[in-house]
Amino acid sequence: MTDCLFCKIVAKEIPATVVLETDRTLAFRDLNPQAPTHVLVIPKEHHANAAELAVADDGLADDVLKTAHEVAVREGVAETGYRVVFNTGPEAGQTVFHVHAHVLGGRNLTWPPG
Ligand code: DGP
Repeated sequence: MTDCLFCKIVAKEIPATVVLETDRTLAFRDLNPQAPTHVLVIPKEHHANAAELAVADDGLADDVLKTAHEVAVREGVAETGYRVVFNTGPEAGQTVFHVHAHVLGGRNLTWPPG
């Protein structure tokens, strides 16, 4: 997609601090981290949100979750606990409409989220 921020990160047109890349996914640090570990995991292929990714039904959602877990392992938060969040839609706080999993960890995360 030409006018998508995260597609531009995939295309290396916009820089990002990449922590893990697979054939179909990319994980990079959030520009505005909310926890010591705050990494975004995206499919390289454009889907607007988690609902669209789910109905694509081609294993890509699995790949995103596997990459999220691998990021947690590499960041050293898999044992203590981490959160995977898909903000889906404007009322949930989604601001970038290329699906992304926030992987958050490294501090005590409160519940419910704001
Ligand atoms: P959301 O609000 O769930 O759509 O999350 C979007 C996240 O994307 C937000 O936490 C900030 C992050 N973000 C926005 N622009 C950039 C960027 O250019 N680079 C990086 N690394 N992160 C960005």
